[in-house]
Amino acid sequence: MNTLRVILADQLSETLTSLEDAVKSKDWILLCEVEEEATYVRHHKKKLAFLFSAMRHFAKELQEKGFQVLYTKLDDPENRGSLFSEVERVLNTHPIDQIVLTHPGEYRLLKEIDTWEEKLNVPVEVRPDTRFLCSTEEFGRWARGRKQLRMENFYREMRKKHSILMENGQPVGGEWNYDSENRKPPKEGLQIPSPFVNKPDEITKEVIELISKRFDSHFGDLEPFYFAVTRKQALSALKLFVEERLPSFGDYQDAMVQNEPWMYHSHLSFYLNTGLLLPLECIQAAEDAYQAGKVPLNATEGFIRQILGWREFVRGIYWLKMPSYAEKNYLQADRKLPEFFWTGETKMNCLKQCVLETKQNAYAHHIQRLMVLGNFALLAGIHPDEVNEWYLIVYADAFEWVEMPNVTGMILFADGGYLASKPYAASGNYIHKMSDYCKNCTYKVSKKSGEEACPFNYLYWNFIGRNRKKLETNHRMQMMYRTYDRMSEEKKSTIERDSEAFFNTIEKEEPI
Ligand code: FAD
Ligand code: DLZ
Ligand code: SF4
Repeated sequence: MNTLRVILADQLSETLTSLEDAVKSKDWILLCEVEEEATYVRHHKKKLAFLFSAMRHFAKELQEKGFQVLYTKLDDPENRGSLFSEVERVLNTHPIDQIVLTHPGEYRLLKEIDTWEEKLNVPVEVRPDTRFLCSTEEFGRWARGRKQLRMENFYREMRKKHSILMENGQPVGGEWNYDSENRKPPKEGLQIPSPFVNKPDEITKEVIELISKRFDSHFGDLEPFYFAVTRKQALSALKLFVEERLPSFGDYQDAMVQNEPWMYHSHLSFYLNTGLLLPLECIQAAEDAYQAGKVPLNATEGFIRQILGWREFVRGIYWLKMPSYAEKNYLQADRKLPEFFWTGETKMNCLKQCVLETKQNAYAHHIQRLMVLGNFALLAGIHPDEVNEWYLIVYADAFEWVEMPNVTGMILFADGGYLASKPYAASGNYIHKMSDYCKNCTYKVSKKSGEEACPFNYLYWNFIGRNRKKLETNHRMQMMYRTYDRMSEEKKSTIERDSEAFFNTIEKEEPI
C-alpha cells in the first residue's frame, strides 16, 4: 500500500496525524505552493513569504530524515496551480493507493477535499488535527445544550483536564483569572525588549524574490523579513519571549504605544498556527518559568489563558458553527471597508498607526486588532464579509478557523452574542487611556462633537442609538442605554449630524 501524505502550509509538524504511520520506503509526502491558495484572498506579501519559506524548510528537514518528499514550487513550470490538480498530477506519475491528510483549518478546504475521493477514484482519509488540545467532538459535547458559550467556563475545564496551573484540584494562587491585574496603561519610558529576529537564509531569499515578482500588487511590506521559518528558530523565539517579555506580558497586555508594534506580546501565533510550535510546549514553558520564580502569576496565567482558553475556544466555535457562521450579520452592518484600511491615510492617528504597523509586519497585537481596528469596524457598521477578508489577508497568523470567530464573533458581534457576551464597543476614551496615540492626533479625544472631535466619541453613541432594538435587552448594555436616554435631544441630534457627516466622507472616499 503506497500512501500519498498531503501536508498543507499550516501543517508543518512531524507530530501530524497524517505522518504518524508514514513508511519512508513506500510513502510519498507532498507539499505544494499553489496560486489558488495564494490568491483566493490576496494575502499579505510577508505572510506568503513566511508560509512558502517555512514549507520549503520543513520539506528539506523531512527529506534529510529519509522521507520521500515531493515539493512543488510556485514557479515550477509543471505546477498546475491548485492543491487538487497537484495531487492529481502526482497520482498520474506515482503508484499511489490512498491519500492521507490531517484535517485542514478552513471549512472551504475541507469541503474541497471531501470531493477528491470521487474525482480521483482513490481512497482519501482525513485524520483529526491533534495539535489542538480540545478535539472538535469534545468541544461539541461541552457546547451542547448551552445557549451561550463562555470562554471562561471552557478555560477552567481545560485547566483541569490538562492539569495546567493547578494545585490539589484548585487553581494556583486561588483564582482562575488574574485579568483585573492585567489592564495597566503604558507608563512613560517603558523599556520594551527588541523582538526576535531571524536573518533570511538562501531559501528565504529565493522565496522573497519569488513573492516580489509574482505578488507585487498584494498588500504589505515584504522586507525586512525577520520571522522564524524552522521549528528550531521558533523554539528560540519562544525561549526569548519567556525570558524577556513574559514577565511584563500581563501588566501591559492591553497597552499600546506609538512605534512599539511588538510590546510584551509573544509573537508566536505565526508559529503556533503553522505547526512550528505546539500549544502545550508554549504553555509548559510559561508554567515552568512561573514555577522557577521568574515570571509573576498574573503574566503566566494571562498568557496561558490566551492559548489554552481563547485559541481552543474560537476553534471549537468555528467548527461547531460553520458554514452558517460565515453568513452571520446580526447587526445588519453594510458599509464598505474604507480605503484607509489599506493605505493608512487617515488623520485618526490610532487607526493610522495600527494599519501602518500591520502593513510593515503582517502583525498587530491583540488590543490593536480588537479595540482600534475592530472597534472602528464595529462602530462604523462595516459588512462582516469585508472585515473578515481584510483580517484574513493582512495577518501572517490568519487562517479562517481563528480569524473568523475573532472577527464575526468578537469584534463585530455579528453572531448576536454567541462568542462574546457584549459588543467590544468603546469611545475614544478607552484608546486614550490605554495608548499614547491621542497626543499625536489631529482630532481631540476630549471633544465629543464638531469637526475637531474624536470620531470614536460620536460614533460610539451613534452605534448605541442605531442598534437599540438588537442590544437593549442585553443586560450588560443596560447602563449604556440609561446614559443614552439621559442625553438631551439636542445632544443626540449633534451625534447624528456628526456621524452622518463622517459616514458621508468615508463613503465618498474623502480624507478623514
Ligand atoms: P499573544 O498576545 O502573545 O498571545 C499568545 C497566544 O495566544 C497567541 O499567539 C495566540 O495563539 C493565542 N491567542 C491570543 N488571543 C487569541 C484569540 N483571541 N484567539 C485565538 N488565539 C488567541 N489570532 C490568530 O492567531 N490568527 C488570526 O487570524 C487572528 N485574528 C484576529 C482578529 C481579530 C479581530 C482579533 C480581535 C484577534 C485576532 N487574533 C488572531 C487573536 C490575537 O489577536 C492574536 O492571536 C495575537 O494578536 C497574536 O499575537 P501574539 O502571538 O503576540 O499573541
Ligand atoms: C494560506 C496558504 C497559502 C497562501 N498558500 C498555500 C499553499 O501554497 N499551499 C498550501 O498547502 N496551503 C497554503 N495556504 C494555507 C491554506 O490556504 C489554508 O489556509 C490552510 O491550509 C487551512 O488549514
Ligand atoms: Fe484615535 Fe480619537 Fe485618539 Fe485620534 S483622538 S488617536 S481618533 S482615539
